[in-house]
Amino acid sequence: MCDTDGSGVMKTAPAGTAVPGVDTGRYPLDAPGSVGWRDAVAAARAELAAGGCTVLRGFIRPAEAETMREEGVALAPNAHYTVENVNAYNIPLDADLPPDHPGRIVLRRGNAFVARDLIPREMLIHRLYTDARFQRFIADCFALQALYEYTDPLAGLCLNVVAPGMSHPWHFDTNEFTVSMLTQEPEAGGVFEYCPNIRSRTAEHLDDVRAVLTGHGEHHIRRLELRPGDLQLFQGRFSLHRVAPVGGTVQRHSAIFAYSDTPGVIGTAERTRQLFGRVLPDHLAADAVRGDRLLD
Ligand SMILES: O=C(O)CCC(=O)C(=O)O
Ligand SMILES: [Fe+2]
Repeated sequence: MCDTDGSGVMKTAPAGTAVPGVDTGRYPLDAPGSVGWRDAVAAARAELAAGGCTVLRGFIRPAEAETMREEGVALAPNAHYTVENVNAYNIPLDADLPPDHPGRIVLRRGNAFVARDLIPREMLIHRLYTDARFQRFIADCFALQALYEYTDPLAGLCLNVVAPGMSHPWHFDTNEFTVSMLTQEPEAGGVFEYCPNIRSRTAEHLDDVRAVLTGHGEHHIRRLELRPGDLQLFQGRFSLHRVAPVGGTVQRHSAIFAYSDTPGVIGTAERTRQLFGRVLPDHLAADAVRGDRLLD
């Protein structure tokens, strides 16, 4: 099977090699179009249509889930640790908004990302991210013809680290869909919370968003029980979501596999500096010729 990645380079999924870590008995990524494949895709599509989220339980076998946890532990010291004041819309805090707009509510973003260029290519999460069979399966779940790795050398694959006392506060994603996997559970807290389709393409529903941000929106909130090795597919552009504050002494780690339905995605230098504490020449070059394929 052949496919192209974000750079347009043809690549091959070697026939007969295992899909890294995947329980192919349950999720036959090695048999596209088989009954098992179609059943898994149909279930994912139904849940995505209903609430913008689906969790593929036990996607990674337990032994490899433990390997991924250990890889995450080794990577985490390289995360860009910083605390940033943000709002749910990721727009400037001094934006000209009406007094009661929920975008005026300032939140503390305390999660830290390990960038792709610090994640060795031999690591399981990196091998999975670039695997053509994985990409084809994910694309099918989202009913897309194809998806592409980010061209961005930092943002395409990240480890999201939420340390005890920190949270990844309420926000909407800029990208239409997200693929992620918890690799290490915290001892307490750190629950993924989301408000399915609290806004739509045509309506912001600011009152509902404000209710959630001010602690009065319990009726909008759903909580996910995630276990290491579960794969989460999520449409975060319309569903407000967060990682609640982490308790205990153990960091919460999740791998973020970022793809786009268009090739060539690369972040702005400004946003890249906020997320990773540095920029690369590619970001500066892309800023100079930027079209509308914004990452954020
Ligand atoms: O780490 C997670 O589980 C959620 C991450 C997230 O919402 C994001 O990176 O936009
Ligand atoms: Fe998000």
